[in-house]
Amino acid sequence: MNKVTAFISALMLLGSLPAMAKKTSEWYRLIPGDTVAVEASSPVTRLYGLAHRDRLSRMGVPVTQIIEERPRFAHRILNHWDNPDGTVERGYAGKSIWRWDELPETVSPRYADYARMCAAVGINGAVLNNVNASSTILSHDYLVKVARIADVLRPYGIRVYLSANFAAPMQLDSLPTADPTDRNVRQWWNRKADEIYRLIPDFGGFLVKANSEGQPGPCDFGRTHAQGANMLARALKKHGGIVMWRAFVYSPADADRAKQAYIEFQPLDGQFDSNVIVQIKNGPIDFQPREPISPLLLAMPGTRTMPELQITQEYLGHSNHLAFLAPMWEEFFSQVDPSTQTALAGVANIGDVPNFTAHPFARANWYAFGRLAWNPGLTSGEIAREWVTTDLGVTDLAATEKIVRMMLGSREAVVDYMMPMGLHHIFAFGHHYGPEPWCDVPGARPDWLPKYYHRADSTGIGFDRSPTGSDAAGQYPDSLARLYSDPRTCPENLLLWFHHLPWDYRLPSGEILWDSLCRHYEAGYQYTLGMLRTWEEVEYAVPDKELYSDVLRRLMTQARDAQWWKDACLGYFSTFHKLPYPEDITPSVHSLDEMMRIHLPITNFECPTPQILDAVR
Ligand code: BDP
Repeated sequence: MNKVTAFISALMLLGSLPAMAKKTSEWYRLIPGDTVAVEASSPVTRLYGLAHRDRLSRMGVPVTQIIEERPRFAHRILNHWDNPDGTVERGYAGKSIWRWDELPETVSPRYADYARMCAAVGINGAVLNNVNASSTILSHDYLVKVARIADVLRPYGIRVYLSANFAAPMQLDSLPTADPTDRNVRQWWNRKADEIYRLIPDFGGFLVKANSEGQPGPCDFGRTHAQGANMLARALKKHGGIVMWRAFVYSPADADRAKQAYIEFQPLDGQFDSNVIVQIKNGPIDFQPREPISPLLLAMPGTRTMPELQITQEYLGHSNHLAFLAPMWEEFFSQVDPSTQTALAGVANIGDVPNFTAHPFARANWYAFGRLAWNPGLTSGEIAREWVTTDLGVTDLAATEKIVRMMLGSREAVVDYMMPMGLHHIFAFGHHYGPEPWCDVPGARPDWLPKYYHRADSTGIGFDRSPTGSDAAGQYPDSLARLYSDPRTCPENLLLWFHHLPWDYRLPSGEILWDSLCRHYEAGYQYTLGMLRTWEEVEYAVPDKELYSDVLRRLMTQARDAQWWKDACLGYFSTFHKLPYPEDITPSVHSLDEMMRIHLPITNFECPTPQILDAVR
């Protein structure tokens, strides 16, 4: 077991707490005095208050006046994409923490460690299984196992939820249909809900991925998403449960994938029951390093909605790359008023490796998710500073500031070396790690291939989503639609998301597009070298030496990858035009042919190229 982190150890002193009372409001107060007192609405919020007091004391911040806290979101939920066989979809930190084969007899002590980590940042819900849900989880044997986990998480205020497979009545009990208007189907779900609540009285509810990527759903039976969601919601209602119904769908109602979820869901606004929350990914496509906000989040005033963020770094370098995601989420919350949203979900980056997340800095993203779900008004800098002090255990002020600065720029660096200026989804097919802008997989869906998104050709690059193209911009409220529709007003960091522009298109800065693209790739790569230098500079202040070396190795891998991304993308794009590279760009190390043949190795800690080591030193 690696080090027990500071904020866990403080909570361990508390031992176990009585079961969470059903409460309508959550609050706690820190009251100044010789010892800071904690008043709270419940044992669980008292736990949050104690964590807050501990955080302040570790950071040397005195409590001079009453601090009162209430969460912004009632539901602050981790979504685990964990399968019953122990694998984790898009998980990069080992196997699932849930040991289904040992349960219910054996209860891993790590469940409580996990719960303490969550409670320390106010996370109060966990969906235990993958949205690509196996019906097995709803079988009686598995529900008994789920109940054991729920018993461990309950004292920490974490309610358990399950992803439900819409065809479970057919798969578990051979019903001829899963049509939500069928009486037997409705009864099946009612009985299933009763069974669940007998075992888990505070069960949170269901998360459902329906009619998406091969998952069954109400549309298979000619019914709408609202009909499907409401059937489940009615089964849960008398028990106090909710349904989180995902809007991640993209059946080809329009040729532009970015428009499809809106087209399918917006007309259903107002048709969902009050205990249904429509769960919408932050952007219209799929957790890309940068996306505009999903227009659906701004277009369902008659429906409860909740954003889904991705904590696991499916598209941001897995657990090899340091990418502090709070700035991405801060950017997101600057585009949507949190008070219009009911809850917040984050796809977890947690696995059974000793530190839970593999990359030590990936814990900062778990931490940041919880903190923002409690208070989306916090700045990334505040969150980073808290994390560096309380979890990384750095006390030296100068080193703390350097690490915080390094973290704050890290997400933008990933955008720069992977897909700047609004480019998106130019990943290698399947694993979403390395670059493959040239990728062609015969027979694959066009909208799973990079060329569909970057549209590079001799006339330019980018996806025309303006009114002359797919008009995805038109799905936004007027002021945003106008802004995005005109390349002269569209924010430069989304330019190629909304426009296809000539390689020599002149930007307001006077630079041409090609030069600017090159400089973004270069800046991203240089940032990774800078992170390596910073990390070496702060070595003296990092208490855990094993962790220090682990991060150093990962940073080298990241720099290697950044160089690979830069060479691959610029090398490929330069085949479409005859413009020279700007003089201030470092020469490429890999030839396009080499990269097209070899592919970026995905395994951890491949040896960095000697050029990386030369470049850092
Ligand atoms: C994509 C992932 C896929 C998920 C899907 C989803 O690549 O593994 O199943 O999202 O959110 O990002 O359902």
